[in-house]
Amino acid sequence: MRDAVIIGAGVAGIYMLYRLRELGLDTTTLDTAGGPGGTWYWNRYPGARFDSESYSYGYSFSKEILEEWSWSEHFSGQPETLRYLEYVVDKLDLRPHMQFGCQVKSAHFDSSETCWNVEMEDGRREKARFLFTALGILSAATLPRIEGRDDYEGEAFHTYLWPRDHEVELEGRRVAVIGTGATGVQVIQTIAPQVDELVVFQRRPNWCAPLHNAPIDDETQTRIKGSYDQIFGRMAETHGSFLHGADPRSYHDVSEAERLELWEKNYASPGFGVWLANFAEVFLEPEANQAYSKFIADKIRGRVDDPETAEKLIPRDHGFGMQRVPLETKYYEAYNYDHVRLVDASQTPIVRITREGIQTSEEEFEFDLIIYATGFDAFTGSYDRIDIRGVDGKRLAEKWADGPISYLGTHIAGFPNMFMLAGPQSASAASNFPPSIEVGVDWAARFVEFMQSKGITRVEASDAAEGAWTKDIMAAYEGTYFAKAKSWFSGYNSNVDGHDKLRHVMFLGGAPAYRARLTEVADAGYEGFELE
Ligand code: NA7
Repeated sequence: MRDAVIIGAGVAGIYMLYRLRELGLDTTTLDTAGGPGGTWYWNRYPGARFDSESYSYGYSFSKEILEEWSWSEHFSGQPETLRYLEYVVDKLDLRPHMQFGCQVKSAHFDSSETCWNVEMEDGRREKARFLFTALGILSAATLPRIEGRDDYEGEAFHTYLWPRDHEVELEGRRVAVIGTGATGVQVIQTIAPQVDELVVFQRRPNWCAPLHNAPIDDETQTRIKGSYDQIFGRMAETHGSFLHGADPRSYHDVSEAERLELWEKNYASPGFGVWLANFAEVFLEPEANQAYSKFIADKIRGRVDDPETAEKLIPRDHGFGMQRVPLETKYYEAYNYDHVRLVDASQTPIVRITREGIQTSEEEFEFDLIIYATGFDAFTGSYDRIDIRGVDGKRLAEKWADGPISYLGTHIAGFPNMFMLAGPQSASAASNFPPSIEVGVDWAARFVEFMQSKGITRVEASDAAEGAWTKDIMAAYEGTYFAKAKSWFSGYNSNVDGHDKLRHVMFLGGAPAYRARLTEVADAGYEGFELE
């Protein structure tokens, strides 16, 4: 029997493997993919890139890696990010401890031996004392439930499953994109200049704002490498572990001219400042949110030539920042090409996919390529796709039928020795993923070390601790804009049974509070856990 199995070789799985190896644990990492990288292995669609500054996305734990690796752009694209993760894996010599091409089918806890039995689709088996789930919160892609999808005779891909074995032809082709989330926006702006005809099927628009990406010159590179302590120090202070934190002033204490000055500055600056470096009231008070939403709506109107199209691109059902804000590069200008057309699928819904293309309530379209940028069964989908069973064969999917329940977003009562990394109800999704992943992995490693030192072989979250944590998570959603918005932030997905309602998937209290709580629990001798 091994000490540990990690499922997932993405940002979390890679770092967890490194930490467990450091602790001397016999560990193997399993992944469906053909190599490491997780999200960055799969998402190869045109235009896939960071919306966080590259240097805020890399691991912070190794000075050597920070010194050796040079990001070429402020917001790196997928190929470079994948190269970075592969470099880290090789640098830390982790590849010999990873198995690829293995889809995990089931993970069952065995109480008699206190271990997890893991079985893969191809029949491979692993047995280990600890199970670490590094499954990713956006790794269970979902296709739209539209009649006739399988009848289509042209090429069709979900963005997450973009082909790895060949270049997809874009030039001279008639292309449809369904979906206008962060992914759809990146695809649309990237392929618009290349294709012959592009029709975007938009059910609900998102509030998007400019990314302002640029290459990193030598001088800036030297400055970045010399200031990593300050960069990570700053990230540790902000609510979302980004470089951008709220403006300290109150919306009400400044004049309209001062508000506009901040908003114009943020709109012209790179990255998430346009969302996060704002007055806190913008996300808490209707009047402030409406004022900022109007500011952004006017920007959209100023960038799209056709007024009717511009109005369609302005969200009406949620204010700015209540869903994930996609950052863009000439996204709105894409609609100024004669060969790009926006179809408002809320007015003229897609009725069916035909053999040749897409039929709406009003029109029939023919396409050579259909791109489904239709998102994910976020947070819990990757768990639901594995038959995970705890004590007495209790199924996790059953326990989570109405939404995730956990203690700290790291453990689940009835599932001993299972550690979730960046799992549902942790702070990860509500923040810059890698720094929060590092917090979760460091905490898990400290827990394992504690167990080793005390001779503890079994840990399990208590029902009471789990109940209290989940109640707090639910309470934090109450009355928020997040709770109302129909996005993956609130666990919403119209393409999954039972997920077209609010599900309490995220810790909303911010990364610093989450970190403090984890530390408090550890310092108190792992309060809320039953230790044997
Ligand atoms: P998102 O943000 O969940 O976006 C999915 C999009 O697909 C969204 O515009 C949906 O419209 C649309 N969608 C989904 N199903 C349908 C159907 N059946 N018909 C029409 N349109 C549909 O996923 P992304 O991949 O863009 O982004 C996920 C995260 O990955 C992103 O936030 C980054 O953090 C990385 P809807 O809004 O539901 O009306």
